[in-house]
Amino acid sequence: MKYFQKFLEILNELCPKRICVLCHQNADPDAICSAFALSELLVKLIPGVKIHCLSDGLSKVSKNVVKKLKMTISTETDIDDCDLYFLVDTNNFEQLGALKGLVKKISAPIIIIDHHAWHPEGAELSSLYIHDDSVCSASEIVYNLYNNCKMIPTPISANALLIGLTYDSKHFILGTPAAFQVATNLMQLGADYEEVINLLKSPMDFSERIARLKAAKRHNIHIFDEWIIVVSKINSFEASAARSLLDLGADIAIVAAEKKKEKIVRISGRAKRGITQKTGLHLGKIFQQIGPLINGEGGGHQNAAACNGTTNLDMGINEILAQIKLNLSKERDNKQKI
Ligand SMILES: [Mn+2]
Repeated sequence: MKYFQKFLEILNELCPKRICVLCHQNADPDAICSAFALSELLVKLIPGVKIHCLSDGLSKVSKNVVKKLKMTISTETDIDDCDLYFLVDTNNFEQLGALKGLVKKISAPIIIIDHHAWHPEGAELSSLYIHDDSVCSASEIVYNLYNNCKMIPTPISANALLIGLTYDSKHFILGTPAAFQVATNLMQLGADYEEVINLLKSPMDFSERIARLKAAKRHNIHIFDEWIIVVSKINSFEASAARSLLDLGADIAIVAAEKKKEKIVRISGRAKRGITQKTGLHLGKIFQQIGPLINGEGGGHQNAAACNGTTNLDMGINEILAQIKLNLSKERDNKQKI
């Protein structure tokens, strides 16, 4: 583990007195928890060091996590006199939000700890880029740092790391053998999985639940071969409503929201993996084409896409539906030829 030796070398050379640990904006539980456990590790390694954890905002569920960990998120912005900076769960300055400007000014070394796709800016701007995209979470990288330093996380850090890992692995739906192994080790160190699950449950807002129920009440069903495509219209929370329609049984859900006064038109699409894998359908490509039709822009991934515009909502919905059907029929024709 070369990066680990470099990590210790930097700490030994600098003997830092003040360290700043930065998370991406609207920090999620993986960012917050890896920052927390990293801070405890640094205090063990450098007695007397002062650590500031900082982020431009916290996600809703992160606020509960911060409370649980009794973690202090620094609100001061005079972070320019630290001896060393860490970026966790983040690999570029853009994701720091309002803190971007502050960090650009500093001359002290930066260490990045991240599990997202490798980013050239991360490599360019840091003294050390601890990168591993084979793991589910930044929390696992921090756990590995503990191991390499022959340090044992406190029960509260073990709990924090399990929170980060559970959140980023989508409650282990994306769990790798290594993730399960790390989770087992963390539980042996005092992490409580039941407590973690309860903490990460964030109750849905009243208005979001109403939007989902309305979308279910108003939907139209289109059946194409064995596929079920559902279309609905509501006022807001269209992405959440589209996801909920997949849970109800649709293969594809298209949910539109319109605010006539504000001239806002939004369409969200979600597809199950089964249909996109079997047919090659790509919602992002379809929504990209529809963007200009509603006087806006669109795009996204194969299974999740959206477009935002100002007008022609019904035309947009119909065209999305037509494009989906066209793609599915092409796929059917191809199969018949074979
Ligand atoms: Mn993460």
